[in-house]
Amino acid sequence: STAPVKVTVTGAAGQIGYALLFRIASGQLLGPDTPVRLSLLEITPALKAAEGTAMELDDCAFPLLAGIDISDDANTAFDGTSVALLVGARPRGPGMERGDLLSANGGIFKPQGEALNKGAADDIRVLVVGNPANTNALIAQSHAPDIPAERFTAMTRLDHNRAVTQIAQKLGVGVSDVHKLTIWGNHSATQYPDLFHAEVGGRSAAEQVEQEWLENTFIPTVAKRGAAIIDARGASSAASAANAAIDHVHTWVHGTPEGDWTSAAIVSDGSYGVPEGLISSFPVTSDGTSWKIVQGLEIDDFSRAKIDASVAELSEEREAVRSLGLI
Ligand code: NAX
Repeated sequence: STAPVKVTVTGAAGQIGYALLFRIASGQLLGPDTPVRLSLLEITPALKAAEGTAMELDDCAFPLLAGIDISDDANTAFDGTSVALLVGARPRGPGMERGDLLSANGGIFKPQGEALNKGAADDIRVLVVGNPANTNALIAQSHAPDIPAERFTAMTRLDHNRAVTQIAQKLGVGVSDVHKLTIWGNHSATQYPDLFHAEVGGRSAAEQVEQEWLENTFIPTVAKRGAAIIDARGASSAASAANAAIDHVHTWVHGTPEGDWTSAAIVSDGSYGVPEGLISSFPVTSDGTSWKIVQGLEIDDFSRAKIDASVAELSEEREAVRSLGLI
């Protein structure tokens, strides 16, 4: 049997944490042959709630769960970790300006980046879920100079999965019939879900829908889905967000299927005109070790404008955290 892999979840006592931890412990993150040791990082006032979740994890008697550690200290929580799911973040409060939001999150993701740099395992993979996810990932990455930058990623898989279902339902097919869908840019309302390269039944998805539906229904439905969930449920997406985090890491570790790709926000190498160093969503494949940006896609004027708008927002966020001294 293999040695347990340490998986750290921050914000472990939150609602995404509650939906995520049981699936990790049951083997859905790393597969049925890999035991996991869970490390739960929370702020001090939430430690007791995290202990309650740990009690329930114990009560599941998961064969793959080798142990649970709970801490409010990032250095302890990230020591020796191979997978870090950074879920805990500072939400935007009433009257909070963007600068305040970025500063508050800088206060979380800077020390976490430093702690990862100091103690994480050599094979560390980081997924940032906590918003603003792309820029939080950039902050953490910039404080971890000894970790290859490409190990820091941010989650757009929930947006991807939402888009897959929207087009599948529109065309009356199953979600498994949708391939090569892409979310470009920022995990925000400016994100661009791209149907022009997506395929359904071996044909372009965009060619099977009206441009009017694509522009005025599909794109806004995907981009504003988070708000629609809050409106309906009275709370933000939790189980679907946890599911997307599982999908992201599972795909990273096990690879994308031949001839298909997925979406993830990864450090730009300048591909598709996205400024180098920004953590932006791309069409990506994984070989089980690292993500690669799918190359050579033709981008028409409509897509170009949408990608540029979202990437411009990421550049502005980078400038803002730079001027705040956070990167
Ligand atoms: P909750 O408020 O339920 O939980 C957040 C938890 O993080 C709390 O328990 C809090 O104590 C903890 N926390 C705060 N600061 C911390 C720190 N410095 N170290 C460790 N833990 C800390 O939020 P939840 O609904 O679980 O959402 C978590 C984050 O995911 C939010 O930032 C949210 O905006 C973001 N989301 C991102 C999505 C994505 O697709 N990338 C979608 C879902 C979600 O909205």
